[in-house]
Amino acid sequence: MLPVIFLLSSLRLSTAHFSIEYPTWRADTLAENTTYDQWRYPCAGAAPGAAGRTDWPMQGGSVALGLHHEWTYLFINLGLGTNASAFNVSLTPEFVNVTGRGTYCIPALPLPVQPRDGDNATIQVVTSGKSGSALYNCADVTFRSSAQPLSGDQCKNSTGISADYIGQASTPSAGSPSSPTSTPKPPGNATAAKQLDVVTMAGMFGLSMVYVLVVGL
Ligand SMILES: [Cu+2]
Repeated sequence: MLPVIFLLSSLRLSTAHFSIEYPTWRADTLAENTTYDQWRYPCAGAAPGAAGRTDWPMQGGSVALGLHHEWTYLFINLGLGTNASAFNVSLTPEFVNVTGRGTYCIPALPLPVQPRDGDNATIQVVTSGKSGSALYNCADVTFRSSAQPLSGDQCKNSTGISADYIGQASTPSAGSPSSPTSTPKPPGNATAAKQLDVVTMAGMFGLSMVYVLVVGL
């Protein structure tokens, strides 16, 4: 059983983790000795409002991320309400592939819904590597007519960070169900992705065998 556990551990370490630098994220889910887990949908196990709420522009605002791996696919979703459970408003209708480590800041995300002054919402950031498995973090916001996007000085990419926006997806609509966990096939990398999927599946199968054995005992 030990080799299976080692396999799962190495898979886990090989996937990128990240932080939300703005707006204030629910919790520092990168901190050690906590129960947070960025693999956990929808918000890494951080409770709604755990870090208060950031005032955010009603036309859509800035999001800054701290990315820690060579590249990542990026999805940013919005869940409406104080304790959102459906993050079904896409703020990244185009497929985003960010290359480089460091701060990646989007000055103003388009907002496909029209909130009222004082409405609460949660921004959910999802990153994924080539295996398709996803990491999650959330930031709670309140829409304010007085709030402004970050200035150019406050919203800068680290040296070596760049982003490709691939294709033009259909216009997202509020309330239309969508699965935040579904990720498009990586272009031109399908074979490698498939191979990794097999490894992941093998790991999951091994884990289920561990459970069977443990339950059996
Ligand atoms: Cu990582």
